[in-house]
Order: sequence, then C-alpha cells, then structure tokens
Amino acid sequence: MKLTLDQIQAQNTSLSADHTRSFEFLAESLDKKGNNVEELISKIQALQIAIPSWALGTGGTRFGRFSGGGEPATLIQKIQDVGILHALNQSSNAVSLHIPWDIPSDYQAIKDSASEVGIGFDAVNSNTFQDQADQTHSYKFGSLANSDAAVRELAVEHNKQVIEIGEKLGSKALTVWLADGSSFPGQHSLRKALENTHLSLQEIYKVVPEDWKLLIEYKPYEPNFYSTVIQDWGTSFLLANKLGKKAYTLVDLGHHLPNTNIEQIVATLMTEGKLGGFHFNDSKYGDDDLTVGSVKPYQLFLIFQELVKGFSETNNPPLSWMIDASHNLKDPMEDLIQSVQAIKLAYAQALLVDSKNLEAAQEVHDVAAAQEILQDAYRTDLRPLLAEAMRRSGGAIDPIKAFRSLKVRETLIEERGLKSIASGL
Ligand code: PSV
Ligand code: MN
Ligand code: MN
Repeated sequence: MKLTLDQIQAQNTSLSADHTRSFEFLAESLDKKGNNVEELISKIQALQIAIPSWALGTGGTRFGRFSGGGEPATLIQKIQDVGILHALNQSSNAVSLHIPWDIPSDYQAIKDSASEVGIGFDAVNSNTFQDQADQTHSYKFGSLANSDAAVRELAVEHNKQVIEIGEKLGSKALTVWLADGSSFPGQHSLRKALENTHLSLQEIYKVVPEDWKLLIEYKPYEPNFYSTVIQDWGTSFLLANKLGKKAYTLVDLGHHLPNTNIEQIVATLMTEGKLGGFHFNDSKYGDDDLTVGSVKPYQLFLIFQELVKGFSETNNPPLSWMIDASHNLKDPMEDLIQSVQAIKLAYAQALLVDSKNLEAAQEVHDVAAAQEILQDAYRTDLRPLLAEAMRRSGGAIDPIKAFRSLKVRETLIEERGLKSIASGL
C-alpha cells in the first residue's frame, strides 16, 4: 500500500475551513507577540524524526503479545509503512534498521523501495544482546564487555558488519546499545567490564567512516539488574571522549532512573559538544517505551527548550532524531504518528520561548517571571501551527484522522493478513 498526495489532499478538504480559521487566529496572536510565524513554520517543517524498523509491529511484553494484524513481515514492508507515515505527516523521512533483524538481501531493491516513498536510512543499530542461530560464542554473559576475548571479538566483528551494511544503504551513524552488565554482586569485575568495553569500542571506532557518528546509548538497568556497564550519560560521555571526535552520547528518554533531570543532561552534553542523538519515547517507571508526550509532555518541552538554546549557543553538531518505542495496545502506526506530533509540538513550543526575557529574568533571579515565560510558551496551543506546517509540506492536517479514513490498517490487513509478524523488540 502507498498513499498519494491526492488522497491526502482529499482528506484535508473537509477539515480545511475549520483549520484555516484556527490557524489564522493563532498566527495573528503569535504575530502580535512578535513571533515570525513563517520562520516558525519552516523550522517545524524541517524537523524530521526517524522511525525504528522494530516499532512498526506490536512489541508485546515478556508476558504476552497481542498482534494487531497487517504488520510488516519484511524489510520492504517496513519501509512501505514508514513511507505511509511520511506521506501523512511529512516528518519521518528515514528508517533506522536493526541488524540482524533487518539484513537486506537485495540492496538495490531495498534502496529502490525507500526512494520510491521518499525515505532514507538513519542510524543502523547493532544487536549483541541476543544470540543468533548458529552463533559460535554466546552473549549470555556480555558482549563487548565479556571477559572472554573470543566473545568480544565476535561482537566487534558484528558491529563492523553493521557499519558495512549501513554504508551500502547510505546511513551515517552506528548506534550501540549494550545489555552488558551483571545481575548479582560479585558476578564480574566492574572495572574490567568497563575497560573491556572501552577496548572493544576502540576496535569498532577504527572502522567508523570519517563522516559517520558512533552513538553510545546508556541505560541504568535491564536486562541486568545489579550493574550495567554503560549505565548512565556520564559513562557514555567518558567513553565517547576517550574514543574521539566521531563518538557521541545518545539519550534515550526511557533510560533514566525516575525523576532524573534529563534536560540538564542535554544541557551538559551540548556544552561539551557531545550530544549525538535521541531516542524519543515516554515512561512512568522505567524503559516503558510509551508514546512520546503521553505521560510527561512538560518534561519533553523542557528538553526541547534546552535543545533550542543549545543549537544557538553551543557548537554541538546536528543530532540524530529517532523514536524508540514499543506498542502493546495501540496500532503501532497510530502510536508513531502521535509520537512524531508530540515531538514537533514540543519543538514548536520551545521555539516560542521568549529567550531574551528569560535570560533577563535569570540575571536578576526573578524566579516567578522565569516560570511565567516558560509556561506561557508551553501553554500556547500550537496544534494549528503544526497542522499548517504539515499541510504546506503536503501532509495531512490531521494525520490520525486521515490514517483512519483512508483505512490504512484495514488495507494492510487485506494485503498481509492478520497474522504477519515483524521481527523486533
Ligand atoms: C533496549 O532497552 C532498547 O530499547 C534500547 O533502547 C535500544 O535502543 C533498543 O532496545 C534497540 O536496540
Ligand atoms: Mn533506545
Ligand atoms: Mn530501551
């Protein structure tokens, strides 16, 4: 299935009068406050968020999985689904592959199917947290951190292969997330595990192409519950610094202990020029992988506030933007549409912050005024602005509504059946 511009524009027709009214009302009030509406729109249009291939099917939990039907079973089908999302919101022009779940058999066919729907390939992700069939050594007790040199070598080799695959597709980054750690005190040497990880990453780093980034993800726990080698931003940052200029820290919003101040982490990493990218999701407890903005939209706004400031005040390079979510209840594609909307809305709200007056309030320690300025931006309903940005790019005014009226899921079920299964988390 593929959506055309005509189909989407036809969907917009019935919403057009109401939308124009609310957009014009909002544009006028934004303008009166001194905002450049056209500039806001083009910034919102430009933000593209990559879709992870593993989020296009139902993830499930370790207790069960309830398939929604019509899920993509092949890489080409996953690409087609991202194409549908991109047609609807014009905001997801890339897919992020996970190897070996997504090993391309025919590169030309994969590239052709992607360019047919106008998408490219974002960061490639390696997988050393699962053993593959006929694997010579097991990752049960770790991969890059393992005390056994043969296991480390296998994991390094895998990462090198992932880079080769990414190069053939036009990716520009490798994301490494390691499950390595221990579940019991005394299980392994904390210092040796870190040192082994560093040495293994050094081997991988040597073959990272000059115009690529090595993105190092961190996470405090799970699947190991006593220690994780790369447990926090500090450890990731330390490794990225030791490795060199191609290595950066990747922030996955769900990879923090409750109440961690993520916006402060963003500020610190940007100051050091070492923020490499994001995995967006939301959570209440841990790595819940819920829809972006569904639980803590204000935190998301505060993170974007730091990002927007960081872009203008630091030399941090452009970021890799990606969603990393898992869907148990919702239609994965609807969930992804909601996530992209939430990210763009938070970005738009952050662009609205009156940074001059905020700085002035900070200088004189006017705490109440600072809060007013932030919340004035956060509480402005910018949804019509977002809809206008998408409409002008050729997307839907209301992508979820269009997804439903165009019967996307029903058509995919017809094409692929009720029981198709996507590989992935
Ligand atoms: C596991 O926690 C995880 O969700 C990480 O966030 C990775 O980015 C993802 O899996 C894919 O490897
Ligand atoms: Mn992640
Ligand atoms: Mn995760």
